Amino acid sequence: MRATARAQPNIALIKYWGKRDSIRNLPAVGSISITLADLVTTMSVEFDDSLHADVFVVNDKEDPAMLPRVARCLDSVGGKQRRRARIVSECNFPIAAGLASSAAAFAALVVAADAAAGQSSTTAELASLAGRASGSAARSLHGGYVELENRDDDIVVRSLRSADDWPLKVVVAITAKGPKTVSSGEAMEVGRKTSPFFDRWIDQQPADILDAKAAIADRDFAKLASIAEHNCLKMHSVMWASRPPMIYWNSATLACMQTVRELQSQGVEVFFTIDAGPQVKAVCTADDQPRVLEALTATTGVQDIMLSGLGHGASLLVDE
Ligand code: 2P0
Repeated sequence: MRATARAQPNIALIKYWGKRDSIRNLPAVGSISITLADLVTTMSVEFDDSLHADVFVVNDKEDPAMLPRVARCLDSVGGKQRRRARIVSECNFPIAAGLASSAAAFAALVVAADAAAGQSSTTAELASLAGRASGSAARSLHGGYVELENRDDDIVVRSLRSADDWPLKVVVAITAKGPKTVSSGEAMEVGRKTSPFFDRWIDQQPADILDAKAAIADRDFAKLASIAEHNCLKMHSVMWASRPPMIYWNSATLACMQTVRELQSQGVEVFFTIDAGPQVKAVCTADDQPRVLEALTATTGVQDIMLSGLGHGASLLVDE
């Protein structure tokens, strides 16, 4: 009754920000993301009633703070009467630092738990369960370019285009390594309750989704760059206008945005996007990746750089 799965984080180009139902963790808006290839979380789940309680280990260290959320997700997959579980996770990138570690973790968790419980749920069912644990996790069930759509009382995720079909690259500039002090979920709720821009954000999202889908269908880099940067800055405007303000950026975040602007003025095919953290993700063509890498590496305040291509969705590795 043990199974291991792997999943990669995804980066939203059209962002999820706000919940329509915080109890069931249903998003207020649809979103579009790209699944990465080279940042990876591996999760193994073993059901074992000889354990006194569930155990959650991340990179060889127990993580009691995260355990209740992980246990709730396991309950949703295996039922409340499930056996106790030992969950072991390995992650090759910083956790809770705006790099979508929870998306990769919960996508891998539902796939591993489902197999360890001897079930064979559909990808749609697993995406729905992952989304309840972490909204963005549903998107990591699929690879390439992924749309999450609000449908009736649930979510639907689908791949719009495969990674191989349009193999863009991502250069992640790490500008701070510590975990964030306010979770995305909390910050979204503050925004919903207090930001004067929240309603406009919700109203405009369907048009942004349509624009991005057209750009992806046409492999139109300039069009995707324009809509993705605009959507990102609108989301951060909601955050900045919240009370209290939710500001995840630091001075190096701004310096990286400036670097991307300069590259664009030189004709480099690149755009930035930033999530609930200070890291800057520069999305670019494979041809231009070396120039983007060089420029961001030289940007003041950049502590580290991670490179990734686009990858496939969550998958089962071992089923014992
Ligand atoms: C996204 N983010 O679309 C947006 C952009 C961060 C900024 O989804 O509360 O961890 O667990 O559903 O999925 C990060 O929030 O939030 C996120 P919960 P999640 O990628």
